[in-house]
Amino acid sequence: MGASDFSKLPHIGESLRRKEDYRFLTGAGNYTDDIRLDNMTHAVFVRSPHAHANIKSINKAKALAAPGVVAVLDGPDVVDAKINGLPCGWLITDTSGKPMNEPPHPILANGKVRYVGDHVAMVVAETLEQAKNAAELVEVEYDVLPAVVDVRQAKSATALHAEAPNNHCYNWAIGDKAAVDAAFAGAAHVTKLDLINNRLAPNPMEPRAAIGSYNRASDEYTLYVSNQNPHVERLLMTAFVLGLPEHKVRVIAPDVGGGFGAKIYLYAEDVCLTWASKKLNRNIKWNCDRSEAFLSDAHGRDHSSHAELAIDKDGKFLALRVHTDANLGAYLSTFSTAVPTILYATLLAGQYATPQVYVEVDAWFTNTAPVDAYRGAGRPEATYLLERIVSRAAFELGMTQDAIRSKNFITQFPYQTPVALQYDTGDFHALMNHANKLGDVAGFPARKAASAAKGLLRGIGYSSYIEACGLAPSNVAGALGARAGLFECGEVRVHPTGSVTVFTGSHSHGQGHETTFAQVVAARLGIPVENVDIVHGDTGRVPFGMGTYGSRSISVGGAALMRALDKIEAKAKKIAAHLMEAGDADIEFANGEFSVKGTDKKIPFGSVALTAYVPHNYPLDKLEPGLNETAFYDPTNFTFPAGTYICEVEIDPQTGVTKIDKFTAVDDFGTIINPMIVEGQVHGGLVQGIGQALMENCVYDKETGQLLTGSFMDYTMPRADDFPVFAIGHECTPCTTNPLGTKGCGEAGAIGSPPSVINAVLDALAPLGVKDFDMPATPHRVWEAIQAAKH
Ligand code: MCN
Repeated sequence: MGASDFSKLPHIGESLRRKEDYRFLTGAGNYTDDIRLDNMTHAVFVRSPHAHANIKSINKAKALAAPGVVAVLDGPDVVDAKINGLPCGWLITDTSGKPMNEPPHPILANGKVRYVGDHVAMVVAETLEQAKNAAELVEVEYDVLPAVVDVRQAKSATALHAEAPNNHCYNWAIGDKAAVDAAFAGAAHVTKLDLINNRLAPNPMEPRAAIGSYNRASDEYTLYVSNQNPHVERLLMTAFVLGLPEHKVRVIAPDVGGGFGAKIYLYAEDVCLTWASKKLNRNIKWNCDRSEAFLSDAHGRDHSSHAELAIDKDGKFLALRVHTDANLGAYLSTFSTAVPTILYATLLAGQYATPQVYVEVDAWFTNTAPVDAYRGAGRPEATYLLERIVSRAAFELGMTQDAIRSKNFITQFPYQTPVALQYDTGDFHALMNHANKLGDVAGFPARKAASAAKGLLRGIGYSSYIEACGLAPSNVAGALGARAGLFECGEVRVHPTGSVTVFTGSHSHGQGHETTFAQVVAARLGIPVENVDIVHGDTGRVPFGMGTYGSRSISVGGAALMRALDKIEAKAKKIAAHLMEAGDADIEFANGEFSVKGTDKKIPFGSVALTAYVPHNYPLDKLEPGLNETAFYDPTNFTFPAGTYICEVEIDPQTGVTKIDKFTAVDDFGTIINPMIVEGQVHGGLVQGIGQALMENCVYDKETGQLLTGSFMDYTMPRADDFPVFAIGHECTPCTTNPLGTKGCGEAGAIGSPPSVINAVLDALAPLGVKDFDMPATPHRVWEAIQAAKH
């Protein structure tokens, strides 16, 4: 079935209420911490209080003698057990042609700690309280070394790893440097910009949690873990770290209370618990507390960039040149290396027909928590840089922010960018026009005057983002360094009574798959949505899948289901043909009924399902009984959601307090399955993106490497009352490379919003002479910028 026919099916485009919410709202959710196993013990991790230090000794005696303690495991135990370090899932090849520097990433520190929060030992005790008390008794002697936290100083700092001289991981580039340099030579105007993309802590509502469990009878392990991709977790852990047979390990990611990327990765704690569950023959639970999460969850962003945009005399972009220093933190987290390269630089053409783009990236190790994908992963960093420099160019040239964008929009599709991606569809003018109208931009001057009358500065900021979701075909990703496939699987199991259970490799941790995937299946089979249940998050039940990240689930996971449904339909048609004594080719299927072309003969889907399992009148010589199909789908291209966002801020120049007064977001997500869920996704993304722009910021002390923003007292999270009601609109150019016509929506809000906010702040502050500003726009920082401009 093609995307156009699919979009017309019943349930597609319906705002059905989320099926999963009943259990969440009635307290029946089953999160990792809700799981109670017999004989359970509790783990607490002893973490490094220093950003950089050699470990002189670890004395476990007092901890081992404490009440209830079952074991204290440390780095030397890991070495004895011959457990490998955590793998990095993406190999970046340096511009020199050599592989990136890839130092070991031990699960418990082996002689050295490299960030505050680094894992030194795991204490296991009968109760959580006993484990916490005993952890205090582990005596670690450290020889403290100088620390570096700022990516711009990494090069000249004390090396963290012997394998990475100068703390350098790789230098990587994309684009035609010579062509870019030539374009700059002929430019009428060059806009330059230095900017910082601030480091963020992901803070899902449910912190990480895991339980390691081992069954002696079957010699099987089970890891319950709050994770976004259980099969990938299992593969990495068994094949690369523990050396266990994959089929002897089951990973279950039950209900997960948000992840935002931070729960994609294989973490040291998960491996320690799995390993120790056999060693100690006990079930072991670990719950990350919030302070630990700040220290040890993979952080996001942390780029320092210089960008230059060459423009001709008519305001047309000629070339973009970018250099970025990316902070990878102390170790390579699972997909960290792909974030500032493949997921970042390839998006720097944006929505514009800039003929030449050249991007060079240096990635560095510092004494900070590892950095990896966080909602948007590389695409927010690209969008922030590009949309900031485009608005700055508009300010410099005296053009409006929408005029400079519209002048440079790509209008012909498919469009090959100079940085590898090929966009399949889009209509960027439609998005801009819609946003201008929905945001009542014509009324801005009047609103600005009204703000001024109250003594407030009003500014307007634009951002026209494009992003790449779903990820690339596996062979392309492999050629770019991915050490994994990027397909998805789906199994559609039709039961004898015609109800359906779907097994998907995608994982829902807030995105509503149990509803939208059911809509897709119900629409295709013409059955009620309540007759379809979705199972996910269990390697023991679901075929090998790649999980949820990169806003890929509906476009890749949904496409796998469509393939499985094609097979179901093809087989069911044969059964129906037999039952109605017609040729296979004469059978049509619509609205849950099989009919014989040109006759009034009909048979409902349920009867065919029953016949498949009670095959009394059945072509057993030609067909197997049963109606159960599995399919794998490897995407042929990314999907390219795009949008224009317009932000209006009001700033009090006396205090620096910045309020978002109006926010308009018009997106193109192709065909929309469930508008209410998509709107919720956009709202969540916007709040995270605006949170980055206005308040969120991880700050490490430059001297000691201590995380200064290690709790909600110092790291400000956005709240509902920080926002106006968002004006949300949609345009639709269906994606041409998946059978649903969908483009991902899960990250768009976080990608598009930060530059619109800062562009609005700069527009508001322009009359005061403020020309530049880095996120976050906290009152203090805005006030400081105003004061600095006065002098
Ligand atoms: N959808 C739709 N029509 C479309 C596109 C999507 O109805 N055209 C629906 C999908 O069926 C799905 C939801 O919208 O129910 C999101 O779909 P998609 O864009 O495919 O994104 P994923 O399901 O793959 O989710 C991943 C994405 C990412 S990468 C992050 S990070 C993120 C996000 O989703 N983390 C989240 N949204 C989150 N929402 C919550 N509540 N919690 C997180 O951790």
